[in-house]
Amino acid sequence: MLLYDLDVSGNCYKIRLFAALTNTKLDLVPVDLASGENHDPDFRKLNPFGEVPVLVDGDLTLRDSQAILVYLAGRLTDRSWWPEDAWSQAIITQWLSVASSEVRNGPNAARLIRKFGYRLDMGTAMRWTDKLLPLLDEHVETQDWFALGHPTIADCALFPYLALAPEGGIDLTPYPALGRWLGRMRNLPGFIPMPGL
Ligand SMILES: N[C@@H](CCC(=O)N[C@@H](CS)C(=O)NCC(=O)O)C(=O)O
Repeated sequence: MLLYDLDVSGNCYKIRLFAALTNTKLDLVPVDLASGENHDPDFRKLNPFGEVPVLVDGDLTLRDSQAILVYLAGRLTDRSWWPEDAWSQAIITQWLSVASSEVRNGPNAARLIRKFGYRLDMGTAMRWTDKLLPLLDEHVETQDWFALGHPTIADCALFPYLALAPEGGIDLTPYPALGRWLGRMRNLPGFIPMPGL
């Protein structure tokens, strides 16, 4: 399987991290966003949105980090990361949605502004962040993992941009339970970091 990838992208790192944790073999194809390679016609055929990550598995082409996690986890013999029952899938999906909405609009946006100079509004990013982080901290105060009683793709989807939040100027020290969850993630067998972590 090919992963069209960017090393500093937290969305791509979600996939690299999950692959490392589950011994899933991926061949990385670097995409140079700085030179606009993601807008080339050939890349647009893979993803009309012009974004990484993109997974290619034979004839199948899939965009969006959450969707790719679902696909990769659903192929494994060990279904603990994405169990087969509808209730578990729904609970995990609640958190995949948080990753693609609140985390994207909050800590991810703050990092894009501060580290990469994106012309987004820092006030808006911080409002999302200030609402989100206390909720997350409270959630992992009483449970070790976000969705079920063990690591799932929800944790992989949430980890990158929460761990990278300091690059957006966000102080995580007021959120000790979240800090402990970040530590549990880093201690998972097979864990790999990314630039900035
Ligand atoms: N919903 C997508 C978002 C992907 C996304 O935003 N990718 C960024 C890199 S992290 C990108 O390719 N941006 C293109 C650009 O900035 O032109 C996902 O979760 O994979």
